[in-house]
Amino acid sequence: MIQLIYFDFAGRGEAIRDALRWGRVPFNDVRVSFAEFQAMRASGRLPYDRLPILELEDGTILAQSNTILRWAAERAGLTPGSRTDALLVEALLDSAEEYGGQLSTSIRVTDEAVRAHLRSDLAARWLPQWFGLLEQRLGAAGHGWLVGNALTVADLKVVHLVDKLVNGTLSGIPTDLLSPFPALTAWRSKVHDARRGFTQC
Ligand SMILES: N[C@@H](CCC(=O)N[C@@H](CS)C(=O)NCC(=O)O)C(=O)O
Repeated sequence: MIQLIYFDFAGRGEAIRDALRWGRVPFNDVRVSFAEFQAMRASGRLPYDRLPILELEDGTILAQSNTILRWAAERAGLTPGSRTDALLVEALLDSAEEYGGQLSTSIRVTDEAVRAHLRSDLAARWLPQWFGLLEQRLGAAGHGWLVGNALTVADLKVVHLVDKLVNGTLSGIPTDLLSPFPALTAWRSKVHDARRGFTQC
């Protein structure tokens, strides 16, 4: 059976778990501690020294969360039929890594003053910008999903990042940043409603 290896939190893993669950793709949901991750890294098992990884039935190890998510989408039947829509999904996955990468930088940094500066820049500039772009994307798509008229892995990837950004666990990031964005707020509930349909067994 395939193995998804990640930490025991949502992060870059939950959208992949969701896609596999949605498609009823059997997988081992392996959740490792930081010490286990370090041992894996030291052993050379991680192609890019980070998690998540997906170990396929033939032993191939896939890394990079978006690559794994594309694989999961294909296996789960979640890839849009239209090539244009598939590319719009790709762009959203890249965009989430781009904006999420700035969050990651603010988590990794050890200097508290630098972290505070990065967080205030995120809250004042980058997140309102990204949320505004997502609001526009929802308007263009027109059906309450980010792409087309059905759930895609773009919705799954983005919703977990948006949750992380506004759930009050990040110092310096207020929880009301979604307030100016009604379509995004409604979309968030819609994605979670859809998730409830396939994450509760
Ligand atoms: N671009 C990579 C980033 C992976 C990444 O940064 N993973 C984090 C967890 S979300 C990690 O492994 N952190 C442990 C560390 O770097 O020490 C991806 O999308 O998979």
